[in-house]
Amino acid sequence: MGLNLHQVQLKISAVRPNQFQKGLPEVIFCGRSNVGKSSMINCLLARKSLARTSEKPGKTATINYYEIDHKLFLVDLPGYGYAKVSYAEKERWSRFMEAYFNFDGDKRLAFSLVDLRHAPTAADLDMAVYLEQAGIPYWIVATKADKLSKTAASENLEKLQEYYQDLHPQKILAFSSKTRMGRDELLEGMEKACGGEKNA
Ligand SMILES: Nc1nc2c(ncn2[C@@H]2O[C@H](COP(=O)(O)OP(=O)(O)OP(=O)(O)O)[C@@H](O)[C@H]2O)c(=O)[nH]1
Ligand SMILES: [Mg+2]
Repeated sequence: MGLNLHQVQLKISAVRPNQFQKGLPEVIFCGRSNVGKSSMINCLLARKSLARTSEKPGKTATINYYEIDHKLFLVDLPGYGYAKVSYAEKERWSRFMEAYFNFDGDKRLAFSLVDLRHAPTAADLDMAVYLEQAGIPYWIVATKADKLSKTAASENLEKLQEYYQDLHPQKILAFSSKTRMGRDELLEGMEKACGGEKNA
């Protein structure tokens, strides 16, 4: 496809379903709050702070569409599983996410992020089940690999394989937005998924 990664803009920060976008293939970034979704988008696009990141969880409460080279959207979803938000806020979140997944956009691939340092949470596993039921191909991307030794990282990656053994992620890989580990593979996956017609 030959993506020009410099050609990028925040198309919209959607807060309502009528702002969801159509017309381009989408790569989805989902995962627990603070897992590193926005950092990963910045790393992939080699930008310092296009997607806003934070020490404080719950930063991305909108659904952000980044348009890359007029060819695809990266969709940064709000993080789940942040304990300190109210019940009403969680309800709002799940309705908004459901609306996104029910919206007829061209969803090609999801990167379901988990923290390589910890076992996946129940919500992480639910997310994978949800993607499967929605028929969206997905990868499990284990973030913050730089925070572990090589040995611990590969041990934890093996454990992840076990956690997801009854599910069908296309890949399980380690990633770090600090060292850029895994970056090339993710870019390649994105391009491949978004080239050509849907499901081609
Ligand atoms: N060491 C290290 N820190 C990371 C990595 N990825 C993210 N972080 C840090 O983790 C924190 C959260 O990162 P974000 O990218 O904002 O996380 P998010 O998933 O977008 O969070 P929400 O928008 O709240 O859902 C920030 O302090 C990042 O600097 C990584 O690969 N390595
Ligand atoms: Mg974010």
